[in-house]
Amino acid sequence: ENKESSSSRGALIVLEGLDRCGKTSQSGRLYKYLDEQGHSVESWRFPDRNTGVGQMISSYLANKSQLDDHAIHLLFSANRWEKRSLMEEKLKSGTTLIVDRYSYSGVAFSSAKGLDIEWCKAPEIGLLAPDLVVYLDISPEKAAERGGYGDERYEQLEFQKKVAGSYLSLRDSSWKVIDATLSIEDVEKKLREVVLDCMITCHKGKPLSQ
Ligand code: DGP
Ligand code: NA
Ligand code: NA
Repeated sequence: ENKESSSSRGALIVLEGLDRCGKTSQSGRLYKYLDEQGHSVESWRFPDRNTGVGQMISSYLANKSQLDDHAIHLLFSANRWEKRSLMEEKLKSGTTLIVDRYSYSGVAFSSAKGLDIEWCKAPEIGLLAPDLVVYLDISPEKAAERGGYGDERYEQLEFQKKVAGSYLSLRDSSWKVIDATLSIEDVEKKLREVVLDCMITCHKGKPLSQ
């Protein structure tokens, strides 16, 4: 049975955090749960490496190409822009989107390099505003201990410390912060709670905003 009325839109739910915080596996678990509950839901991630822009980003992250910090910032942003209309369509048709990284990653990672924060935010203006931002909180040291930083450009302790600082300055009271050092099951449970609460209360009747 479809629990949502046909007129209600889907919720835009964003997961953020440092590399190795567990975001990707948690978004998979959340997707599976909501899907099994009968919700119309999709799991998305940024960067979306499947597009032409996404392939440039992927090559940069793999250290196979070099780009000016501003140029790569704009490519990450363009990668979100190229998905904006599809995102809007999905949400309006009632599909909830769980999105692994969004504009906050854009601002946190680039400002961690020393780029001006207002400059970093500018190209994100006009993208759809999330109904919920969940931050999976882990210290850079603990994340590094998890082993499995890959070989990608940003997966280094000293840089992740700077990213953690940037996220801290971006966070506001609307973000839900979950301790990502809890067990996988406990993080999953807390994530479900905040997401279900959002789906029931926070976006009903609220138009999509930018
Ligand atoms: P992921 O596929 O989630 O592991 O992300 C790849 C890496 O790119 C990760 O270190 C986070 C970083 N990243 C994600 N989005 C952005 C962005 O918009 N701008 C910048 N500079 N980095 C980003
Ligand atoms: Na990564
Ligand atoms: Na990830």
